[in-house]
Amino acid sequence: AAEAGEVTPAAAPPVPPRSPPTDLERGLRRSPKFLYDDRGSQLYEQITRLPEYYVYQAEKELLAAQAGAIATHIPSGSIVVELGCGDSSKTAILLAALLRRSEANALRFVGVDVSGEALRQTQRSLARLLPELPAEQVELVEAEYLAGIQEVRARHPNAFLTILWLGSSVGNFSPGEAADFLAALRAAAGERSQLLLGADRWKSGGVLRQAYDDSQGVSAAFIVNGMHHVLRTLGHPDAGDPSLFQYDPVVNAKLQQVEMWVGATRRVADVLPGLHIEAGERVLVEISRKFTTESVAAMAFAAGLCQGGAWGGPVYGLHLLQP
Ligand code: AVJ
Repeated sequence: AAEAGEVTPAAAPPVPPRSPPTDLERGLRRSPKFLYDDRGSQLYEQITRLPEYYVYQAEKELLAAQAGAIATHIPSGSIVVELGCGDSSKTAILLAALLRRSEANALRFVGVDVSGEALRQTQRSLARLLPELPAEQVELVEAEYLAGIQEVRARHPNAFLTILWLGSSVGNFSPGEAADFLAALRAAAGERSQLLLGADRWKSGGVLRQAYDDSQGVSAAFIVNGMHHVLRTLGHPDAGDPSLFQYDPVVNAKLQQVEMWVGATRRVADVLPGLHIEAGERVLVEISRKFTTESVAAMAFAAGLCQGGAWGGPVYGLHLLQP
């Protein structure tokens, strides 16, 4: 977006997949939480309840169906750590399976999230959904993922850690970012650890398009809100103008990802010094990569991890990745 030569007219096909990200897109990637301000978190919660957004229910049903099998891979005495613990009803399913087979006092759960509010909500709903788990065995760590894992490791130097990273949030990372992040996670958690990763499956047809472009326009509102959050943070006068951006998602079969673009309906001047968005220019706000068993294995390999178990089917997968 910074250079005049990079302007994309509104009618042009999507920017070629391998084109370098614009400065703005690089900036957005560095702050993945820009989509989740108060309004964004509210909209995302609404997305999870949309009939078209199958991702949430598919993972929950898979966890419910396989919790017993997954639990056999979690050594007793393991601390269960969840990254981004916005919603604990999924967590509760797995913890319940663990409680069924071991002493309640042997189970410890740690929620890691950047939002203190999300953590307290997790704590409250876990207490309600899983009263058998004593409150003093639930810990909260308000931090980014990596710092959070380092903190958990510092608090519990010898414990075996089973880290949950659900929701297919790994799909919001590029392949390189995902491999780097998983490798960093492994380094922070150490040898005595494993990761249970949720990964939405690539599927052709309209299912993906509908999931990310629902009839009520909630997905559109979520992505457009992310742009306005950025503009507001920058103190930009155009922040909040509802006609400024148009949502224009693309299902990219070649890269097996959903690309959440917005097009600017007019020029947005001085986003940052020397950086503007042209009228008609499209900005890639978020990607949601979709996976196959092979692409998860490749990602794990790139991060120096092995697959110790996998559950799921054509819709969704859960993968146990180990050092
Ligand atoms: C938070 C990664 C699960 O990519 O499916 C939903 C975010 N963005 N609709 C996803 C999202 C637009 C979501 N995850």
